[in-house]
Amino acid sequence: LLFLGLRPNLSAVMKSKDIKVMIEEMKKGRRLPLARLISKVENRSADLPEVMKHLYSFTGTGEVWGITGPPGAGKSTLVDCLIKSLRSQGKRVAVIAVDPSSPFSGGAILGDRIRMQEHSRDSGVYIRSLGTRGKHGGLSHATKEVTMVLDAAGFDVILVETAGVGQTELEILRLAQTVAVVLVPESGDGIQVMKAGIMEIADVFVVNKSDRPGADKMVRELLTMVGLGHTDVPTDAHRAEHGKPWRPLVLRTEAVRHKGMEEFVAAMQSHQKYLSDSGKKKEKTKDFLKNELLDILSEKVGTLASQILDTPDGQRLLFDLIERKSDPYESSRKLIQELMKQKEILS
Ligand SMILES: Nc1nc2c(ncn2[C@@H]2O[C@H](COP(=O)(O)OP(=O)(O)O)[C@@H](O)[C@H]2O)c(=O)[nH]1
Ligand SMILES: [Mg+2]
Repeated sequence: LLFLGLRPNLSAVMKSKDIKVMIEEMKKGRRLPLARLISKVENRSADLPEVMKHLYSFTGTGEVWGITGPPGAGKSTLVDCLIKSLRSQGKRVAVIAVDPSSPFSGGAILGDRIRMQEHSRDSGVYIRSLGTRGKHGGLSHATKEVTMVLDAAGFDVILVETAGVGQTELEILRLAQTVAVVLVPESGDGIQVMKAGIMEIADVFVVNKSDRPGADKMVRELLTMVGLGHTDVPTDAHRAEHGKPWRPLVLRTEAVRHKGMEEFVAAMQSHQKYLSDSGKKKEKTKDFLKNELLDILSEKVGTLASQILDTPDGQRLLFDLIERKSDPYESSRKLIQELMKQKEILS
């Protein structure tokens, strides 16, 4: 009920002037217009081009930090600590919690709601949960655009918490400039998991729950890994193009008792400084925007193409395919020809 109540009139297309006012209100720090703009992004509203038109020039200053790792590692607890630390530095902080499960079933959402209430009186903090039920382009496109909205709203740091399940940990690279991978000592197969992909994305490794046995061992293993054999992974080679590579930092924290938090914040900030000093920040921005353009393009093309396939001509195309009178590549060529004739492709 809460969820339904929170989503007002999303499909209605708004006037350009009203969108402009909405963005102005958001920039004054008001939460309702911010929430509504985020909903427009999340629901892929027809207003998006207009929203972006008025919003884009205000983006480009917020830092996006990704916090990823297995469920239960303590990411949300760490995020909570980060909010407090960053607030004490006077920074405005936004959090996007990406729940890979349905927004109606996840226990994580309940925790996020409690946190939201805790910070609800602080206008310098904004917390938002996002589901992953995007129709086109998946999670990362909408989430990426939500970071842009929060950036334009004037948040200094935007924290994106994602549970490292399947591809989501790699998608964080497309969103965040600085990525922390959170691990816990008892995950015995942790190192194996990292070899499968997490290793390459971490700028900072956090061994959380360091009150538990095995923390020192894990820190040592990670330090060994960071120092040996893994400096030639593609991301590092990429990093090395412009000056010396960033060697991931390894820290231990105990989030429930706020231990190690100063070091954690300092590590994230030192990576941000590294990005700025080395010129890599610009490179990351370029990648981010390139992906944004490609995402918009595939979303648009995908939508139009599926509309075409629903027309009688499109049905014929599919029928020829079923009858083996055409092959998928031949049919897709025809579909592209059809697409090029559509005026909407330029709208
Ligand atoms: N013992 C211990 N428990 C922790 C620590 N940090 C978080 N937890 C607990 O671990 C559980 C999962 O934490 P949560 O932040 O929700 O994990 P997430 O799924 O990664 O977001 C919660 O019960 C936390 O209280 C820690 O440093 N030590
Ligand atoms: Mg969580």
